[in-house]
Amino acid sequence: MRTELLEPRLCFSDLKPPQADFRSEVIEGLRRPRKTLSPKFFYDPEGCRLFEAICDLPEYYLTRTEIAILTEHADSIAQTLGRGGTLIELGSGNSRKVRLLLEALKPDVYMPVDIAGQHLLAASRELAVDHPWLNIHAACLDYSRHFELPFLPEGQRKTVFFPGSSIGNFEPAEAEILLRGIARCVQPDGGLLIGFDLKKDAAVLQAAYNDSAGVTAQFNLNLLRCINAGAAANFDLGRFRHHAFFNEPKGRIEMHLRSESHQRVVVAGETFEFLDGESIHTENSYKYGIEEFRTLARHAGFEPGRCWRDRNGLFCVHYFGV
Ligand code: AVJ
Repeated sequence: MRTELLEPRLCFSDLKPPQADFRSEVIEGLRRPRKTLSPKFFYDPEGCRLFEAICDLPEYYLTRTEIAILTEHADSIAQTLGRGGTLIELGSGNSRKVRLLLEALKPDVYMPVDIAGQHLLAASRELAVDHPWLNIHAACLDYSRHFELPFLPEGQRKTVFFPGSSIGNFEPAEAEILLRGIARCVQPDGGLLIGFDLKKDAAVLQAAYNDSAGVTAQFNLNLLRCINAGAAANFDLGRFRHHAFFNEPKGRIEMHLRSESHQRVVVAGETFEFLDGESIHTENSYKYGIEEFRTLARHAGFEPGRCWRDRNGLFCVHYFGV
C-alpha cells in the first residue's frame, strides 16, 4: 500500500487491486454461460464524466432527489448521527453529497472511499480547500472485495455514509455480506446512513436508464472501452447496443450490452464468441421497499433508525445503528 500526505490535512492511500486481478475478473465473467462484467469497471475517467452527466439527466431522478432530501434534512440527519467522529463514505465520487452534511456533522475525519483514484484525489483536494478544518483521509479501493479500511482510529465513533443507491448494484445476498462488513467496521457505537432507490412505477424506472439523450447508452458502451484498455481486448463499440429494462420479479433494473451480430472478441489473448443478439450483463440496480430494506439490514446486524424520504416517495435515506 502507498500512503501519501499531500497537505497537512489530506492523506491518500492507494489500495487499488492490481491490473492482473482486473483482467482475471473480466475473463471469469466472460467465460460464464451468461456473460457478465462488473459495474465497478465503468469508472475510468470517461466513465466518471459520463456518470456525472447521467446524474443531471431529467429522467435520472435519483441524484437530484437524494440531494433534495439531504439538503432539506441535514439538521435532523446530523442530530441522528451525532457530531464529530469519523465519517466514511463508500463510492464517494465527486463528494458532492457529503458537502451538504459536513457543516452540520462536523466530523473529525472524513474518509472518502472510491475505486476511481484520479477522480477521488481531485475531489478530495477540492474538499480540503473548501473545508480547511477537516481531516481527510482518502482511500482508493474496491469496497466490494474486502472491507478493511486503512488507519481507522480506535475509540472514535464511526459512521458509514453510503449514498446514491450504490447498494443496488449488489445481489441481495452480496448486499447483506457488504452490510455485515460495514456493521463490523462501525461497531460498537457507530452507524450507517444509506441512500437507496425505492420500488415504483416500471415506466419511471425504465426511463431513468433509457434517457432520450443516450448518455446512459454511452456510459454502458464505455465499459467496453475500459476493457479494451485495461484487459488488452478488441471490442468493437459499434457492434454492441445498450439495453436496459426493469426485471419486475427480481425488483431490479438490468443493463446489458447486446451483440449486434455474430462476432469474436479477443480479451487478454483469449477468444470469446458472441451470437447475434447475445448480451453481456453489465449492471443490476436493485430497487427496494422500505420494509424490505430494513429486513435486509437487520439480517446484517443493523437496527433501523430514522429515515427521510422525498414527497413523491421516489428515494429513501435511512439511518441504521449497530
Ligand atoms: C451508481 C449504481 C447507483 O444504478 O442507478 C446509472 C449507476 N447506471 N445509470 C444506478 C447507473 C446507469 C447507478 N449507481
